[in-house]
Amino acid sequence: METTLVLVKPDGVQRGRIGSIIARFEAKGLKLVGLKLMQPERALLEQHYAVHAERPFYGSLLKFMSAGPVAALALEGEGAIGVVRTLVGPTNGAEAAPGTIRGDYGMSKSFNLIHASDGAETAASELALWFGEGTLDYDLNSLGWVNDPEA
Ligand code: FUP
Repeated sequence: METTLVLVKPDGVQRGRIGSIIARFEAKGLKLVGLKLMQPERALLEQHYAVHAERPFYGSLLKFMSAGPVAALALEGEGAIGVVRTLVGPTNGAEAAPGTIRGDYGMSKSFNLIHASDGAETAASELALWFGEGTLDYDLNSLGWVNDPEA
């Protein structure tokens, strides 16, 4: 079982895509174990994107990611890291295949709606960064919640 970090970026939040993005992960069979809307501090974004600190787009990336609220999700499932990356699609929405989140909703390489951890080590460090308080452990049992056993 793996847990991975997803961020709905400021463009995804502003464009009203939080719900439709979460719906795709729920429909796939991934379990939501963390969910929050937050305005990330610059220091958090600097740590999150430290690997890109020397890249030419780093300044504009941090400006974009600071520009509004972000929805942070922790998702659990068998092979969740790879499964989520496949659903997200490649960086540039203009080139991403239809059926992927970026391919269906995005036109840009920078305003690409969503971030997803790209490996086991990254997932662990990113979850520690965005969900330092931890994620939730609970049973998911949809049929057990259709009828009220007390009624
Ligand atoms: P991805 O793994 O697809 O999210 O993309 P990367 O880790 O390669 O890049 C991180 C973020 O940097 C991307 F989501 C968007 C931004 N970026 C640019 O703005 N310009 C580029 O040329 C490449 C990446």
